Parts: sequence; structure tokens; C-alpha cells
Amino acid sequence: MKSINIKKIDDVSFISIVNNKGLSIVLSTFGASIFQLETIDHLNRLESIVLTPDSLNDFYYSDAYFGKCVGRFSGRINNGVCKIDGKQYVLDKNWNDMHSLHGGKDGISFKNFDYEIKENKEYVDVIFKYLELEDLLPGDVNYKITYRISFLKNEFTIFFNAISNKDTLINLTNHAYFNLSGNIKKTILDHKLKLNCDYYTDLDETLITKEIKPVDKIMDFRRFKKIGKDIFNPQIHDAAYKGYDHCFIRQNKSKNNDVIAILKDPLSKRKLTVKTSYPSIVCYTCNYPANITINGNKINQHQSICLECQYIPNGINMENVNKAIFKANEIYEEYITYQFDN
Ligand code: G6D
Repeated sequence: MKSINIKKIDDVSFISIVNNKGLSIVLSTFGASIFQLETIDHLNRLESIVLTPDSLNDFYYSDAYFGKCVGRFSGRINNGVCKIDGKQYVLDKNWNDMHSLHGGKDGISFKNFDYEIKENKEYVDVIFKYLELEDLLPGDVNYKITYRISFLKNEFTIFFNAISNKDTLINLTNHAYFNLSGNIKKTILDHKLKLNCDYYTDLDETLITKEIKPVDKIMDFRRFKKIGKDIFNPQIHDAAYKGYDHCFIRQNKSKNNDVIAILKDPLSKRKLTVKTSYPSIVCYTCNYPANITINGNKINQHQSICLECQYIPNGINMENVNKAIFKANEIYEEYITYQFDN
């Protein structure tokens, strides 16, 4: 039987939705986030497929952004500096005192959103809203982030809507850590990944995006490939990023194929298909495991993968890419769909 339940802990609400088809999700107003997500495997076992820290405090404040929506921008802004309409803006360098990461220390991942629920026979919308006042970037931004959870199939979509009263940078995503084995029985090195992406952004030793390059053998996921096949190649494992932490860019999104990524696990037979309106996706293979526990155990390197659909990180400081600058009163609207099969 499908169900919707709400639990409040202090000012934070946790909205639990079971769709009666084999998907159970708990959303939180804190960071408009995915707190828990369970789907069935090929034996109909409902198991957790995302990483959620044991400690609520870790979930709220970890700089690993577990399940959080990220904004005003995703990824790193080089030296925490960018220009909008010819004026320079200095952001807080919350990553290694070097760059500004994921909206900075006051990013929306750490804000408590208002919410409302709208339900019909086919799906339920959980609509998160937040007004971010002008600070280090220009403009007050009204965010509306809607999770649409289907009652008919194991699928949900996040619709990202935003509008600013001044020209500003906006680049929103979700930062869930996926492990399809179920209750993180193993790393994701045996998971197979397919990316409909012909290009990627190389990274420098401080993990800032450099030039866009055609995928090479190590970065090529245009056919299903085990994540662990090339991840220990010195080209990436000996680099500062220690694994995949790159933005992959698709050639052109065709009208009837918005699939950007497919992730499969051989153990559980679970499959996640990611569809999006965004032109690119950052794949982060948990190379820097956060110092938290899950089910009482420390998490290890490569125990999950983040699939963060977004505009190219640091695009605002790059040439010939979308800078993700939105004009005053221009409507920001993008979506990410997560479709689960088993
Ligand atoms: C590390 O470089 C990675 C980022 O891509 C990730 O988003 C963050 O950890 C949580 O800084």
C-alpha cells in the first residue's frame, strides 16, 4: 500500500514515501535532500541504495553533502573568484582555503527549506522552497525544488526551478551517493557504468576543471564498463583526485533520448537510469571517504558513486562553455530523473 508519513525533529521535517512498487524514499527539508532511498533487488528485497550517515549531525553538516541538493553553484569555483557582467565577486574558499565548493559554507545544502505536498493518483510532489538573500553573489534567489515520486513505477524526478532579481550564477544538482548492491554490501568497483558522453573536463592537481577533451580509454564509458576497470590506472589513481571526479559532457541531447547515465550492479541486478535536461554530469567515486559511520562501520574509498547532473563546474571561469549565468527574472528550470529497474 502506498504511504506518505511525516516526522519532525526540531525544525527539520522528514517526508517518507512508499510507492508500493518497490521504492521507498525519505526526503528532508534540510538541504532539500534525499535522506534515505531503498529499492528492490531481483529477489524483491527492499534495501538501501544510498549512503546515509548514522549520525544526524553528520547528515546535516558533513562536507560530503550526503543526499543534499547543492547550490547556488555545484563544483569548484577557481580561487573562489568569478566575474558577472564585468564585476568580480569573491566567494568563501571553503575547500582547502583554495577554492569555493558547492555554494560555499552557506550553500543551500545547509539551509532548511519550507515544503508542501501535492498528491494525485499517479505521483506525489514534494515541493521544497527557499529564498536565498544576496550575499557574496548578486541577487536574491527564490528556489523551488520539486521531487516527483511515481506511484506507478520505481522512478522519481527532481525539478530544479529558480529565479533571481539580478544577473547571477546558478548551477543546481543533487549529491546522493549510490551503491546498488543493497546495504552497501561491497564497493561500487564491480558496478557497470555507461555514460552517453563523448567529452570530459580534465582536472588540475587542485581539482579545478581544465580544458574539455574527447574521452580517452580511461574516461570512455560510452559502452558499459566496470567502474573498477581503469580506476587504479596511475593517470587517475596517482593524481590528486584518486579516482573519477570529472565532469562528463554529452555531444548533444537528442529530443527523444535524455538518458545520460546507466549504472548496474551484478550482485543485486539493480539498474539505475539517469535522465536529465542538463548537458553534463559529474561522476565522483567517493575517492575521499568522509569520516563518518554507516551501520557502525567507517565508509571506505569507492564505496559509492555520485552522479551529479549539472552545468560544467567552474564554467563561469572557462572559455566557450555555458557560464551558468542567469539574467534577472530569467527562469532556471532543469530536471534529473532516476529510474530504477531490477
Ligand atoms: C570532494 O572532489 C570531491 C567533490 O567532487 C565532492 O563533491 C566532494 O568531495 C563531496 O571534494
